[in-house]
Amino acid sequence: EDLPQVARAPTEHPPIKVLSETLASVTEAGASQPAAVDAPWEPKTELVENPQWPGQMRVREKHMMKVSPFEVAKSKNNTADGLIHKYGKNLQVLSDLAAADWDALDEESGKEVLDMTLKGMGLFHRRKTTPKRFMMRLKMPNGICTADQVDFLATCLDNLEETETSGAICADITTRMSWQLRGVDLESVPAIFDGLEEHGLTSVQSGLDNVRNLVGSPVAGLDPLELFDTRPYMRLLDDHITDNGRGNPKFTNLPRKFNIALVGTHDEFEHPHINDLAFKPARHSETGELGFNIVVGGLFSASRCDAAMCMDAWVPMSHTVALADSVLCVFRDFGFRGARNKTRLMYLIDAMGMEAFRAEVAARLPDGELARKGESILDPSWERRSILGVHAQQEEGLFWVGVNVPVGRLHANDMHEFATLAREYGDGNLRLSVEQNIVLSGVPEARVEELLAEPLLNHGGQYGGMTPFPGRIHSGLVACPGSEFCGFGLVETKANARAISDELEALLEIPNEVRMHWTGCPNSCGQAQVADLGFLGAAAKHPETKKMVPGVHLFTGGRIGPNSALAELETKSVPILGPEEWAQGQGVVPVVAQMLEERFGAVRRKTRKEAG
Ligand code: SRM
Repeated sequence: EDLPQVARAPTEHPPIKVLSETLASVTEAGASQPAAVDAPWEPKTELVENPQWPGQMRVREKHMMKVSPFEVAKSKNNTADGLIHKYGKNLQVLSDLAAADWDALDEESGKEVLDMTLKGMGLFHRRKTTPKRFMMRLKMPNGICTADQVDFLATCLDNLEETETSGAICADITTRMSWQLRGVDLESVPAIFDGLEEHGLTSVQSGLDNVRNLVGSPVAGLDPLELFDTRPYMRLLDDHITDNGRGNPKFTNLPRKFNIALVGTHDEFEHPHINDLAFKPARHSETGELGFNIVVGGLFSASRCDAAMCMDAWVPMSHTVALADSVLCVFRDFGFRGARNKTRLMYLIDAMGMEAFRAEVAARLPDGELARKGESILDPSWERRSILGVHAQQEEGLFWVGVNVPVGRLHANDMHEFATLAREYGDGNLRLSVEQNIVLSGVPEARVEELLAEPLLNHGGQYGGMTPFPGRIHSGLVACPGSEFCGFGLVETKANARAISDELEALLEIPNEVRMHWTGCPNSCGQAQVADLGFLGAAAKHPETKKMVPGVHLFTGGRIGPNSALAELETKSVPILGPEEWAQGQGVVPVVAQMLEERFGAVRRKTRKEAG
């Protein structure tokens, strides 16, 4: 009975309150301070019915920044009943598009649909890297999937044809604990959509201006030390936001993407500080009731990276969906729709001031009230645990096994094998983590050793390296897809991340885990700013030829968990180069090796020559 209730319909729009209270000064560990606003949020907030989106409001046009061409295209192609029904399940549109001459398509005849609108259904055309092939991004609330679902996704890959231009047919685990399938052609999409529905999966609202995959604890319901089982919240939130996976026009026209996390343990595995909205376990300051403090506005982007700010708000467990609904409606109706780099929630809060934003959110809650920040129950001195390896579950005699999947990349065969292991040894479920790894759950004690002896978990897999016991760098290694698949990618990331980590682990004895995150461009999908050592793709000069070569900006000092902090840029444009140059003291390996020795207690291993 503690579960959230569904919020009320958006059409009952309450009157706008103009507030001039001063900004909340309270902060939460890891949260940044709200920016000061010059003037209180005044009647420029006048709302009007949005003609393109019946039932939804927006700030009156003359008060808005210039509407971006992206918004114009969206309102043309992404109408409330359009996104989902016109381009999603309308198989005729898809097959017409599949049969069309894509080079001849213009904005009117379907180019925008191919390259933009279909993202709302989780279909991302990789025009630049693998033309005519799509990446398909799933919704996977809390990163939980069944063996049957994983088998189905792998079968989708089995059915795709690899050609010279298709790129690798493979899957990636994302930094928001979801799956992405690679190499999908439009002809295959109708059958994939049917299969998704049959298997209780959906790709709807996983891209474009939508709420992205909901992140909770990867060991929710398993971990004996958890504070909250995040699963039911994630499920209910996702059902509400996507209308049970069918697609929900109420939330498909946000001003920009939106990230939500709900924290389940002291470890804060979910990275709440980098989400637009995060729920953090806390007690009501007077009654002691359990619920959540709210932080808002966290974002990484090419033009701004900021930790989420304390909203000075607390909700009971039963109001989580209602709170998310209110925040989303305020963002949807007031959010800026001008220059795309200034449309995330943080910019709206900057302009409104936290108090006015908070009041608008409160006004949309079922009882119109929002309690002030409660007492956090997160332990600030908690040592963040690793979920990799073997761990006892809540239920006596059962264990979870966290497996490192190097940079989250899998072949269909690996997915089938993981599904088989989950069925044979565990409870038939697999969990994905934001570090792009897999957790097998519900393994009886008597079978743990046998599971650990399976070839897949002994550096197996099509791309090698799968293991529950990785080295000190591989255990925390994360990489975005980079230039192999992403049009924004300035450098190759996954292969570089692996090769460089292999080299560093071979060179150095490292006493503790050093978390390294690789991201191919400043959008920071690979979250360089949460890492101990972050690598952000950039052009760099070759030390000898002076020609421009792929390189990285190096970030240091990221902290996650209870006292989170964002990493800062330390060294610019270090060329990546290769093993021959590394051996001569050039490129990224010697630079990072020195950092590991000086700051992380690493010591050089003896070379074969030195060891005699
Ligand atoms: Fe991201 C855009 C991949 C997590 C910030 N991201 C993209 C696109 C869709 C660009 C494109 O169309 O090619 C990338 C698709 C590449 C591909 O082929 O896979 C892409 N983002 C990813 C994934 C797959 C990286 C990964 O290796 O896991 C992650 C998918 C998560 C998911 O399941 O939904 C992913 N992206 C993130 C994160 C990390 C996070 O959410 O914790 C961030 C930074 C946090 C944030 O959003 O505040 C992130 N992605 C961006 C941005 C910058 C957003 C902005 O406000 O400017 C873009 C660019 C954009 O949206 O215009 C972007």
